[in-house]
Amino acid sequence: MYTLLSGLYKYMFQRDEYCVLILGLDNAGKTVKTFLEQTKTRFNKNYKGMSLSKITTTVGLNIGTIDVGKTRLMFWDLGGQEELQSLWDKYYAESHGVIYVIDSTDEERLSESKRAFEKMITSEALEGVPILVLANKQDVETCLSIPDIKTAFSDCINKIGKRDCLTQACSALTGKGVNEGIEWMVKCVVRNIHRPPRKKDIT
Ligand code: G3D
Repeated sequence: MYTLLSGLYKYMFQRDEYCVLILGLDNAGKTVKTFLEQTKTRFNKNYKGMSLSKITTTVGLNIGTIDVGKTRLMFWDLGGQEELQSLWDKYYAESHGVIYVIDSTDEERLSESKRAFEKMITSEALEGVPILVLANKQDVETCLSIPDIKTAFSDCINKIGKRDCLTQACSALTGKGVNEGIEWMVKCVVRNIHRPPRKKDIT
């Protein structure tokens, strides 16, 4: 009887919370007029968005949450500057998913982005965690295409291991690809039995 009632309580008054890291080099478009803001605006009915002048590039940590049904995604948007990349792995053990943002207009830094990606996916603390690769800034006519980016990252493929991984074209500026990416991530974190969610009371 207790189990039944406790199950009912959880069903009615608790939601599943998942932590998703947003990683990528600085200037990739993780935060601003951009990915985290687009996501909050699209998924949180009452969120009006921040004035662009108040938002700055990711230095340190930005946090945001969205609710998709009874699933809550809590985003940790970590800075991408070289000196901040060494902090990324402190968050791996607690994360349920990673969104890795690539600047599709920055061919010069693509190999730097690949090196950071490779280091991240080979971390044991992230084993089995779903990874959404966002090829951002696809609104720019001269940007690299998805096949170009996949080719540049091709030697990472066999290091991805047994986990869900999707490369999604995206423009954080226009919102293209944002919903598809987030919906995919929700599906993946929910079905990943190896990293159960935190149960949080609905307030
Ligand atoms: P970061 O948080 O990853 O460091 P930001 O990056 O979110 O601060 O974005 C860095 C710059 O890229 C910003 O330009 C931002 O407007 C631009 N940007 C981000 N996403 C897109 C996109 O999808 N399309 C285009 N065209 N630009 C984008 P500024 O000039 O303000 O620094």
